[in-house]
Amino acid sequence: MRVGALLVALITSAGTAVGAAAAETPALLVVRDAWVRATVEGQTGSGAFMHLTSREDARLTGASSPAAQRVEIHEMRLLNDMMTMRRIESLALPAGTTVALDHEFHIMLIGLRRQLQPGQNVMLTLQVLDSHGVRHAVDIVAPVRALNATPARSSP
Ligand SMILES: [Cu+2]
Repeated sequence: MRVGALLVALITSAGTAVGAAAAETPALLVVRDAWVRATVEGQTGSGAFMHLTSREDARLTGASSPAAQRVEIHEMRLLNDMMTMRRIESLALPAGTTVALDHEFHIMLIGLRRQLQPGQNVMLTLQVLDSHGVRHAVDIVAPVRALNATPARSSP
């Protein structure tokens, strides 16, 4: 396991997408069920949802996308009886634990460069910091789903 993790780190440092090597090297991060909510014309923001499972203790420290000017990690919070969301610096990804970015936590795309319609794909790059202090860039492709699609909820 240790060898695999180090190998991924080296590949990432060299600038190659982790995803490209995933078939041969066990990736640090497994991304499942990624999708982005479609927008209506003129809408400038949207959410991206996914499930993340890291092989080792790590943190999601940020994200970027060619589809948006800015991408943030958000947390939903009840504030004065109002559901609000705020940016958080990072999100813990404990080893072997699937972390749901589906409601309480989500990825926010801000300053969209175009309308997002079902059938399109959005490229996202997740920034992950592993427990050795190595930064990983994980490229994913998330399909755009209809406006009224509801994120998969974890069972209560
Ligand atoms: Cu948000």
